Amino acid sequence: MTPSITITAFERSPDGGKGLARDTRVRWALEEAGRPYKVRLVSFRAMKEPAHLALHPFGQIPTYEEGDLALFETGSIVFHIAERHGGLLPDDDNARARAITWMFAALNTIEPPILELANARLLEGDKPWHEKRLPLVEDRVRSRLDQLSARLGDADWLDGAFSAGDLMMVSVLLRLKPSGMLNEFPKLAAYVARGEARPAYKRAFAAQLAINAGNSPAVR
Ligand SMILES: N[C@@H](CCC(=O)N[C@@H](CS)C(=O)NCC(=O)O)C(=O)O
Repeated sequence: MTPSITITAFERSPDGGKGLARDTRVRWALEEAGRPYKVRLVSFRAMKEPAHLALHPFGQIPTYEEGDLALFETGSIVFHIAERHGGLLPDDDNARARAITWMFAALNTIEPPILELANARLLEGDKPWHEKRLPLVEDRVRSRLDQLSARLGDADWLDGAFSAGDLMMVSVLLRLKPSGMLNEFPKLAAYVARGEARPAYKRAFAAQLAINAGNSPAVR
């Protein structure tokens, strides 16, 4: 059967196959849901052209197309997949609301300081204030990780069974791997490793690696 879902991904991911580009989290959700999908690869130039901008107003990946529905933003895409298919959101209404809360927390509270750190490392290294600013940015990340680790405690997942909230949180935390900072928080490092050990994550990672391996120098 031809897959009815098409997502977009980088033709050449800047991370060279580390799986940090955001198509990986969408692939992971689709794998958890057992949904086949096609991938349309886009170049950086094509992402800024009208055809792609019609799908994604900010000229980014990933996008998601299914029939006459077109979505952008990984939060919305993963939520859509989780709503339509079993396995990613609990049936109980309150547990479902809490899982969705964790999706928002991942994207809205944890990912911003992590992105700030990535930008500080990647884009600001040549600035005269870089050395002074970096520890401040790192400490903002540490403070959130400390709180998250305290809440997770010794549990496997953030709220009962694995959910789309964990999928999003693990995806966001994975972006810290190149910095080594995750190792300062053993409970979070183990949490991320549990996510990476899921067969659905492994399939998603392998699929993006097949496209990106050796494609470009790792920059993160
Ligand atoms: N908030 C968006 C962020 C999307 C995003 O930043 N995509 C990156 C790849 S991971 C991108 O396309 N970067 C290229 C660019 O912005 O030109 C989401 O979660 O989908």
